[in-house]
Amino acid sequence: MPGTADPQFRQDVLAGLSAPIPAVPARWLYDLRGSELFDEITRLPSYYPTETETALLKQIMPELATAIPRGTAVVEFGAGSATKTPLLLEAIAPAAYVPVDISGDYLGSSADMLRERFPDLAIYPVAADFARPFELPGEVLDPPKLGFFPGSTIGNFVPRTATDLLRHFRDLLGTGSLLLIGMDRVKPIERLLAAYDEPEGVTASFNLNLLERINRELDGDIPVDAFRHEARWNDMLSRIEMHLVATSDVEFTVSGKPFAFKAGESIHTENSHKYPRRGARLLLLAGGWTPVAEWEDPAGDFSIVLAQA
Ligand code: AVJ
Repeated sequence: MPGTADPQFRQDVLAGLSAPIPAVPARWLYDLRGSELFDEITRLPSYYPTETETALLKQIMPELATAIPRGTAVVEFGAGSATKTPLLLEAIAPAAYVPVDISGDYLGSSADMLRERFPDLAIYPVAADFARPFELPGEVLDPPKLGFFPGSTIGNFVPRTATDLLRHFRDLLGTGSLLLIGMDRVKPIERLLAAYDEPEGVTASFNLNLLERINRELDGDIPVDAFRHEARWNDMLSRIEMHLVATSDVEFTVSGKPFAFKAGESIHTENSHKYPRRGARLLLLAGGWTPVAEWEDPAGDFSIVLAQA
């Protein structure tokens, strides 16, 4: 709806589309429709990360349960996954659970679901952008604390921002805290590309939904049909990039501002960084976290690292 849009969204889109390398920050892919489509992506056979990480989490829970002190408060960055979060809560029986998510609605419904499943657990949802400064509820200020950051969400951030984020988590949780983080691994390019551009076309819809959202919320007239989804492997930067490539010369307006794209020019919409084993450890160290344990699936497709502040 025009006029009700997030001013930050408008600013990011208008600035991003006029930049020398047109790009829109990935967080804007995740409106309600985008989150539904992402959910669908996680169930695709070619999208290995969700299934691999979930199976790995299941397998390591007994070990985690002994590594994590009694009375720990779990702070999850993101509202929590319906499958991964219960696994952790079940295994370590924390003193409290604090999901932090930018979407208050999503947060509320996932907290309700968890309250039903864990009636004795104290849940303190925080509606905030976890990448920006925020405060923990007074009830969970005392240690010990465990940060939970699954799903390879860290991969969305370029290394400089990723280290800033890890340092911010460290400041928030405090010295001596633990962090359990999922990180996707480098693997053959064919498998990486297949995970981000599959025959079902769900990832394409997920990417193109950004243009629909811009049209809807920012009063745009982008001809969505004139763009196609593309997944690229950037080897120098060790990441999958998602782009929306113009298939013909196009002109359109967003919030009254004119834009022109030549056929073949693209809008960069998301990064998904992949880390080799040592690269993952180095990123954590640079962010102020010392790895203390590390697990991977037998194929080495995905890593879960436990680190200490
Ligand atoms: C939610 C950022 C972890 O990078 O794999 C999946 C997002 N984008 N397919 C990822 C995504 C296209 C996902 N993360």
